Amino acid sequence: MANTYPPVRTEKPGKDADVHGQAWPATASAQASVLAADWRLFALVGLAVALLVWALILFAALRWRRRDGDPLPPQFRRHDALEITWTVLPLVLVCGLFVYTYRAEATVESLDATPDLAVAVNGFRWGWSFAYTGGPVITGDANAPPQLVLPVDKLTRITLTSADVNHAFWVPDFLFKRDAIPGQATQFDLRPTKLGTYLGHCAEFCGLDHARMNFSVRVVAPDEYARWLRAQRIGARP
Ligand SMILES: [Cu+2]
Repeated sequence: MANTYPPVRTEKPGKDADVHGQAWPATASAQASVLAADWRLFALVGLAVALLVWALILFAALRWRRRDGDPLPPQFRRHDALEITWTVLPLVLVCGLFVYTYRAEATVESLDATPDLAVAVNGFRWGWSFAYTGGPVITGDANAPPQLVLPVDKLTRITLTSADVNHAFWVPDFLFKRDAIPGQATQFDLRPTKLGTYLGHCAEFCGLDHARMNFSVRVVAPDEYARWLRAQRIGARP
């Protein structure tokens, strides 16, 4: 059988999707927003440090540049106040970023007591199955990648495992990746916040067709989700 791989469409919905340009992921879930805020904080703090260093270099180069006939300036070996300052300040900065990131990750990984729906995700060589609790089971492989349909702004509990070797569930626009490990189920919550279709990949090298082990996530309005669920039930009738 010929390997005809139907391309999975990705739409970049909403204005925020293009904030970083096309090459950057959108921030399409509540959990992704928390991580994006963390990323922005790191970028801003890094930029602030860079500006300070560049300004000091420029100032020193201009203010104390050598002029003809200048004698050698006074030489000294140590300056305790300076050394303490440039040790303590970065330490405080790094500790602050660590605490902020730790809290952001704890938020992303926390499990809500009352998710709106639950899907068991199973990775296998080379495809995925999505089993909705009390609902349909969607399965697809590299030749026909499956689609996970989720209602926007609702909390979905994902229970992830693998049928054979290690895989990883990765949707770049959700800024989230989790290993799928055989014999072990892990859980995470996902609250998509933007309508659209997002490409997902296996992110753990798992064999020959690893690169083709894709899926997509379609985030729809709640009424469209209800219609889709009904259609699945009708389709599943013998
Ligand atoms: Cu895989």
